[in-house]
Amino acid sequence: MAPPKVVLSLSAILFFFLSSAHAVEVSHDGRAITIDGKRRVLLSGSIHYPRSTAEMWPDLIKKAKEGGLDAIETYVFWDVHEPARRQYDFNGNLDLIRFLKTVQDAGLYAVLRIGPYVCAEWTYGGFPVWLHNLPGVKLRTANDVFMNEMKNFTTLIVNMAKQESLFASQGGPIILAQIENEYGNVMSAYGDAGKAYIDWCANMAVSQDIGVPWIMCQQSDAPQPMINTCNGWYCDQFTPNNPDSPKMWTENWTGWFKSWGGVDPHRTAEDLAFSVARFFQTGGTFQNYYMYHGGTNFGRTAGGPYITTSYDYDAPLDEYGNLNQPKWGHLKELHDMLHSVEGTLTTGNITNVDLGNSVYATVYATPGQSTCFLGNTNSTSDATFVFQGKQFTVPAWSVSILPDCQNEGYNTAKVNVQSSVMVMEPNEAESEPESLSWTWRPEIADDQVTLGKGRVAAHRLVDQKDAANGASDYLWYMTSVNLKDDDPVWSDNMTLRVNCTGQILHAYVNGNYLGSQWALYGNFHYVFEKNVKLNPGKNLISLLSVTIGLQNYGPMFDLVQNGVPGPVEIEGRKGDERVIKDLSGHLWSYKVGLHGINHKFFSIDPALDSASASKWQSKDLPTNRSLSWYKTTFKAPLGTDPVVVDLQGLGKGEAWVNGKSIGRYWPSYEASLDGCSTDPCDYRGAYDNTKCVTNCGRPTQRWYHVPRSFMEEDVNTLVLFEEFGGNPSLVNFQTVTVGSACANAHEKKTLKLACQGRPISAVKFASFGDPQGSCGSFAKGSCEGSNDAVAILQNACVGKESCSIDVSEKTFGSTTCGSTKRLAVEVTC
Ligand SMILES: *[C@@H]1O[C@H](CO)[C@@H](O)[C@H](O)[C@H]1NC(C)=O
Ligand SMILES: *[C@@H]1O[C@H](CO)[C@@H](O)[C@H](O)[C@H]1NC(C)=O
Ligand SMILES: *[C@@H]1O[C@H](CO)[C@@H](O)[C@H](O)[C@H]1NC(C)=O
Ligand SMILES: *[C@@H]1O[C@H](CO)[C@@H](O)[C@H](O)[C@H]1NC(C)=O
Ligand SMILES: *[C@@H]1O[C@H](CO)[C@@H](O)[C@H](O)[C@H]1NC(C)=O
Ligand SMILES: *[C@@H]1O[C@H](CO)[C@@H](O)[C@H](O)[C@H]1NC(C)=O
Ligand SMILES: CC(=O)N[C@H]1CO[C@H](CO)[C@@H](O)[C@@H]1O
Repeated sequence: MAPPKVVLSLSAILFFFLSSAHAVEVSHDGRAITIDGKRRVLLSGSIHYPRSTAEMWPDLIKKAKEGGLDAIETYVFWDVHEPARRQYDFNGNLDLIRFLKTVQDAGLYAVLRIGPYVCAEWTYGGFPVWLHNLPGVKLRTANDVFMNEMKNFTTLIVNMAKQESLFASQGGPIILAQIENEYGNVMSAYGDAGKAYIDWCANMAVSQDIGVPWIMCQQSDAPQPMINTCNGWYCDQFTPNNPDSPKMWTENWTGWFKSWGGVDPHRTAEDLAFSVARFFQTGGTFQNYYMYHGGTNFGRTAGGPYITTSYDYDAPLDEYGNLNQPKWGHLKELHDMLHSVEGTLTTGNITNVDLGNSVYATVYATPGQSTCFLGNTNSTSDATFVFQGKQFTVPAWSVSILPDCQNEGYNTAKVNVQSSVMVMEPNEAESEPESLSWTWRPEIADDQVTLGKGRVAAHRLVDQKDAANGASDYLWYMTSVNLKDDDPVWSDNMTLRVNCTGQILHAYVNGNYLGSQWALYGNFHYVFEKNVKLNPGKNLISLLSVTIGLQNYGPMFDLVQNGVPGPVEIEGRKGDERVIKDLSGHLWSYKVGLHGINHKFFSIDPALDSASASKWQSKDLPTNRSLSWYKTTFKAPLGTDPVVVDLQGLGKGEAWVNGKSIGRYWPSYEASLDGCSTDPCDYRGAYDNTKCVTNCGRPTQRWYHVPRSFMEEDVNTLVLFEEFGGNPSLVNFQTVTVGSACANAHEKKTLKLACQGRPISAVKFASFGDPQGSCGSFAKGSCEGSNDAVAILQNACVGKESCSIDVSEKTFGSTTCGSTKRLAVEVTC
């Protein structure tokens, strides 16, 4: 069907510009985005507001500004804002308007990616599950039911922002907005309806009259006036689909996400800086880090499926909001350099010179100033060459920026800022005992396990999304099977077989636990198969299916099945003879959720708790008992450092602090053994997320962020729902802080050292010359400055929160080293 045609209303857009006193005009051509008449180089970073807390936002945004960003980008997360149709939530860390105002107060711009499909490793890509259950709906295509809902939500968000005058056209911080998201990657699967849908999206967006440009990412056929933008590890080869569209990179992946059972991906500061410098060398004008702060998937917001609760992403700010050094600092220096040459980059004449062996020079020339980029994309060979009469050396896989085309101002492979080693410290709150004291209670599942009682029934197996409507990770599937002595399937060697799509199955037969199984990341279709003893007469089969976030990516991702699609079979064997009985069409009874979750065992509300308080018991604390609830109290660690809870010893479940969910936990799931290397990661060569990984063979995620704002000063409550069985005796609270700081700075730079607000306590190593090794194992080289480097550092830094050192022979004395000298330092915080 043809989507409704919306006529572009230019007069309405003009009205916006004219009617507002502080209106800021945002326009663009093929070379730059122009804001208030100024042609800009724009550096932006993604911070997703629900992945931190409103209390954390000002500090995160301040650090982003100090890191040299111009703008903060966020998606808008439909499912959490509209958890039930036309019932909205914009409280706490869902207060989008407060977030945008915090960005504005810091003097930064905002990029609002409404989507409302967001991908983002967020459950169901940000779609509410009720949307999937609307009669006649088809998601992300030309379908009236879907388009009506998408337009309704988009309009709601736009109107909320307009009401608070948050668009630049109204004097607010929002300079760009996005509709849809990476649709070009999947569009072909939707045929002609896909093309009709994306045209409708463009018209619908334009009809919102926001007075700033709209973008579409990964959409090579984006209809005008949508600006098509690039997402990826590198975007230097990207060209927009219109000569008047500026070259924009909306997602430069600063690292990668982590899955249960997966290793920790890292992207080096050198490679990330290289990708950014190459992007600007090749005419880029807007670049956004995905993520600048990744944060935490609180509650059940993690998608994937199988994405961990931590969404650290190895971003420049770590999960807790600490500077991830040297990444943050190395990029800050790059941003400062790029901003200093904004004029030449956005107006200069461009000349490209191919110097051979994958070395390229680019000159941006204006009458007053020229800026040069020397890019060496050769992944193995450093390049030494003469350019404009001067000799330069550019290390492999790096870019040098010469702000005046004469002197190297920045090279992406030369990291001159400190790296910080983060440590976990024990909770030193006063009178906090050595170990926590626990109470417990069982999950009450008798109705399901021994009686098979549910709420609804059907003669088929249903999809978990259809039954649970997003309300819970848990769904019971229960049926009974009557076996007569002469039933052909009957034998004393029988098997229960269940085809599952995810992601965990616990099976019970006749009230007894039979076994559990779970999927491996990326392969969510598996078959549960166990020998089973059935009785003559009635047998009860109870299956507890558990989802760990819903699919968020791919063509028709919304239709990927969850739970038990079947078949569910029993097989009997007599000698060579096999008889299969298919139970899929039996009468199945269903129960959504678990008793303890439905009855809020995790709540600290006395009204809810008084009814149940008596049932928490301290006697006979069980370990390795499945479906158990544990509860303890603790004191918040002193100070302001971020707090984590170490859930070592537990199996899998969900954790709440003072009634607020800090997310799913699964420390018993160890990361795969493969892929880690003891060698330092080589930043050279094209990056992907399998390169530079750590944490092999260790718990995928052992520490869980407890935001300071979730805690009270006095007594706090931690409740765990343990699904598999575990031992809570090792659980403890810790703070995250800088343990030591290292640097390996080049001559003629100023090195700044800091311990994030704590004084520097000692200098472990310092040598100016050609020091060897890396942080933690530095050693003196063959030459060294004549002054005592350790004493110089001690004088300048010990006892101070930060110190600056001029890295030169002037400070450290003359050396017999050759031309390139470095200062290696390790200080203890
Ligand atoms: C969204 O739909 C509701 C009815 O379900 C309607 O009352 C409301 O006006 C719609 N909002 C917009 C912005 O269209
Ligand atoms: C990299 O440089 C080496 C040595 O200069 C050269 O042999 C090789 O062809 C270069 N590789 C590329 C891809 O340009
Ligand atoms: C830029 O290019 C134009 C057209 O080729 C030329 O007239 C102008 O002189 C150039 N400017 C500089 C600074 O090179
Ligand atoms: C049950 O059947 C399986 C598959 O045919 C066979 O491997 C196994 O030995 C049998 N067990 C018994 C106890 O007969
Ligand atoms: C059950 O799962 C197995 C393994 O994935 C697959 O080969 C088989 O086709 C599935 N059966 C059905 C009916 O989907
Ligand atoms: C915990 O219980 C399961 C199943 O009852 C058993 O397989 C496992 O070995 C037990 N683990 C420990 C550490 O006792
Ligand atoms: C430019 C680029 O790397 N684009 C990639 C963006 O991400 C999708 C999904 O991972 C890839 O298919 C694209 O190639």
